Amino acid sequence: MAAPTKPLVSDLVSSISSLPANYVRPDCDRPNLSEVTLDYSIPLIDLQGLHGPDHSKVIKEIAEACKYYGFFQVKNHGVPKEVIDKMLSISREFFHLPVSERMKNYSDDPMKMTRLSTSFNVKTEKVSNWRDYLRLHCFPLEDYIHEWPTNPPSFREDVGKYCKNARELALRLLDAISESLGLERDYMNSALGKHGQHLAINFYPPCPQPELTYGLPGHADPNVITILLQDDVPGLQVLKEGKWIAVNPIPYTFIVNLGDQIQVLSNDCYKSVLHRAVVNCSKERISIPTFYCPSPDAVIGPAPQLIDDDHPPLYRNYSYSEYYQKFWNRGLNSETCLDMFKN
Ligand SMILES: O=C(O)CCC(=O)C(=O)O
Repeated sequence: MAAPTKPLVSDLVSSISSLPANYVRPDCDRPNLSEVTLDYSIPLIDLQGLHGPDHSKVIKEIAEACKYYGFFQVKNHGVPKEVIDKMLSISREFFHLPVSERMKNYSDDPMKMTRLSTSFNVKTEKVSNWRDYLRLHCFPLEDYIHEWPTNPPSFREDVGKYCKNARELALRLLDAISESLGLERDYMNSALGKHGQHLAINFYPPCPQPELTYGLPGHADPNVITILLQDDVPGLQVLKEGKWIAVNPIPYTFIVNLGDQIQVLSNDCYKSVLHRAVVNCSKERISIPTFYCPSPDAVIGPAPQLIDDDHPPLYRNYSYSEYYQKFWNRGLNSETCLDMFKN
């Protein structure tokens, strides 16, 4: 079958008034937006205290957020406002380039490191998601930056700066999360081999019938931690005790969530939690998750310090590349990939 001439939702949206059939979810799998909880959100943690007298208090807050939510927001995180502003504006500019310019980066191969694409994995999925995304690998930066778009002209500089800042934050958080589990501070850091980092710039155009589809359906992240930057348009929702909670944007904060690898490394003390993105009929939305990962050859398994007679290892050891391939081949769905690695 020939590839569609306009595969991106961004380029489809101006020519339609109702949702094309391939985006319509069955009745039993729709967002039910009226049932989403707006009364409370995930914890907001001030990282200012992480390197001072409030250190233990912040570590305790992180431990509780990881245990009960698998998600938290952070403020006073050290990433300068200008870096955040430039990242959001260059992302917006990229998605507003003429189609011919954007399509230079297009690929539907999920194993291609740098690619503009749509939905999740168009090669395997039955229903598409109302999302386009640009995926970039970004650590070590010098190995990948030459593959990134050169238009808009400051793209590489602005995004490169953002990636370095996001990595520093990820490393601080990994130290804090290790400590919150009672492990050596650098435990997670050492478990990741040479480390990997990539990001997605998600672009969700306005959708004519948002109640029938998702930007991204419920899923858990396959990596270690995700640091998400979102613009001022709501869309992220997190599952807590069977209910979806809306995580409305707070300017200049980041959302942090634990991925499947922390669930394994922590032997299920901490959970990788389902989340989803919904769309709306009037405003485009941008979200930028930075996925911090083990390197492909890193061997992941429960931390020996967390195992004893009462807490046997719940997972077998495996290489991250094995995990990651299974994640992409299986498609985005709410059944966790973790079951395939259980003891
Ligand atoms: O758009 C969002 O808020 C969530 C994005 C997300 O979960 C993802 O890209 O995996």
